[in-house]
Amino acid sequence: MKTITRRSLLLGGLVAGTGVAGAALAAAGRRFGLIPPDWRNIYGPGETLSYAAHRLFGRNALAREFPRSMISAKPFANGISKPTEAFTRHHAENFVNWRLDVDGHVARKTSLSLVELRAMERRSQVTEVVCEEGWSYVAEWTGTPLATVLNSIGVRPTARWVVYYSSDPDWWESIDLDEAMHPQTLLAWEMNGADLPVPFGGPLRLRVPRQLGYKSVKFVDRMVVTDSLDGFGDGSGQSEANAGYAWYAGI
Ligand SMILES: Nc1nc2c(c(=O)[nH]1)N[C@H]1C(S)=C(S)[C@@H](COP(=O)(O)O)O[C@H]1N2
Ligand SMILES: [Mo]
Repeated sequence: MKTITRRSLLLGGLVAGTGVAGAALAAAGRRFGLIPPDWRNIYGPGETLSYAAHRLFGRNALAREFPRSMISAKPFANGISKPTEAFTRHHAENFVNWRLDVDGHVARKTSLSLVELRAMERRSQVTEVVCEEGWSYVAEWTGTPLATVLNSIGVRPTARWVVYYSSDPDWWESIDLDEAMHPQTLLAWEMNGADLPVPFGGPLRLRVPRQLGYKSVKFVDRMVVTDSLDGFGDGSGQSEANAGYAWYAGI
C-alpha cells in the first residue's frame, strides 16, 4: 500500500466505528466492494483500511515478479496436516483421478481433471511465497489462470467471492472477484518446471501472489463462486484453522 489518502483513512475509521452511522457506511462500503468479510474481527479496523485502499487504488496492481536467477535454491515447505485416506489414494494413483469442481454463481458448473486444466491457457511467473511468520522463498509457478477457468464457465453478475477448499478438510479460504480474476492468480500445477510436489501443494494449488502465503491453499479440489460469505463457516471467509489471520492479506 503506497498511498493512504484522507478519503480511505476516513472510510476505514468510520467503518471501524459502531452505531447506526457506522452500519450505514459499512453497507455502502460493502456495496462498492471495500469491506472485508471479517471487518468486525480483531484485525477489522486496520484490515478494512488496507483492503479499501488496495481496492480503491491498487485493484490491478501486480505482485512483484523476479528473474529466474532469484529462484530460491532451497524453498521451504511449511508443515501440513496428515493426508486423508482419499488424498493418499489419489497420490498413489499419481493424481489421474484428481478433479477440481467449480460451482455456485456460474453459468455452467464444471469438474476439471489435471489434464483438462493443463490443456487450457498457461502462465508462468516467478513470485515470492511470504508466510505471516516472517520467512519467504521465491519460486517459478506455472498453471492455469483462475480467470481463464471462470471465464470459460461464465461468472454470473451476482458473484462477489470465490471460496476454495483443500482436500485437507480443515483448510479453506476465500478471495474477492478482483483477486480471482487477477492475471497472477493461478491454479498452479508446476513449480520450478516440474510437477508441483505434494509438500508444496501438489497436485494443484491456488497461488495468490498478491497476498500472504496462507491464502495460497494447497491441494485445491473445489471452488464455490458466491454472492455472500454468510453460511460459509462463521461468515468471515476462512476456515477455523485460519481464524487468527486477517482475511485480507495484501502484501
Ligand atoms: N492445505 C493447506 N494449504 C496451506 C497451508 C496448510 O497448512 N494447508 N499452509 C499455508 C501457509 S500458513 C503458508 S505460509 C503457505 C506455505 O507454503 P509453502 O509450504 O510452499 O512454504 O501455505 C499455505 N497453504
Ligand atoms: Mo504461513
